[in-house]
Amino acid sequence: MTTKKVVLITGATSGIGEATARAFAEEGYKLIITGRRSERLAALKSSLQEQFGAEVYLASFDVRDKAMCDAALEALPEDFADIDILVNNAGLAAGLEHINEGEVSDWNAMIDTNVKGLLYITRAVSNRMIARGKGGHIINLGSTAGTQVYENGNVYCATKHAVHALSHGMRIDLLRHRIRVTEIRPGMVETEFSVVRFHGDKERADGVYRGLKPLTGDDVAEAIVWAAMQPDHVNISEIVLTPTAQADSYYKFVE
Ligand code: NDP
Ligand code: 8X3
Repeated sequence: MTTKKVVLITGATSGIGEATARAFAEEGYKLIITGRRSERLAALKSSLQEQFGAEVYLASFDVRDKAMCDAALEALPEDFADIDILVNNAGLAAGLEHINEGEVSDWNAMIDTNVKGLLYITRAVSNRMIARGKGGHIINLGSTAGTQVYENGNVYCATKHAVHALSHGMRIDLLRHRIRVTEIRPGMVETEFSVVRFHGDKERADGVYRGLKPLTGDDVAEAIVWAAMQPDHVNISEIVLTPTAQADSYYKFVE
């Protein structure tokens, strides 16, 4: 790579986002890593610098807060301000209940993060990409739950259906600006996802992956970096990846 490209990753403090930061750093990209847990961002920054000699800028903010998102982007130092690739990864599932029993606070957290947070960041970053006139690439973390709905998945599935629709919409609206849009749609990935979904119940979270070999954050990161490294005239619209033991949201082979 001649000039180092700049990648902004939301939700880099854990799981897929953290693995994606490592994978891009290994390929020589410059990184803007974000998330709410600033101590984790600082540790990741040191590790990426040490291991890969990466240039890393960290910005700690909550994607649900539009003013914080805008301020964080405004505050970017000049050598990180020209963003080539945005990875919209920050997201969560909260709760797993029938629709009549779901907690409203869980619904708000998922809708505000997975849909509205993604929109706030996308609006700000795509305008920067348009202003510089050199194209760009937006990579959204969808899910197999973006086209299928499973029992108790209701609101989480709805947010990932929204990401699916928004990825399509972005691809259309940003066409004239040469901004590529990729939706990465994984099945089961063992990260902090289920611990967060079950509000810290680690034993219940472990049970989700018992009897099958789930994807890892690294597996998904590899797909993300592969899509990003295609030549400029190639757009990878979607990648669906599942564990070998999972066909879709409904069919899993558990030993
Ligand atoms: P993790 O819980 O391990 O990571 C989630 C990341 O999102 C963390 O870095 C967290 O950072 C960040 N995040 C959550 N809320 C906010 C917020 N309000 N503001 C800023 N950052 C936030 O889960 P995964 O790595 O598994 O999930 C990453 C993405 O992949 C999500 O969009 C998820 O829906 C999607 N996905 C996951 C699958 C799975 O099975 N694990 C399958 C398909 C898709 P912090 O808490 O520090 O703010
Ligand atoms: C995460 C995968 O199956 O828990 O998007 O919805 S699943």
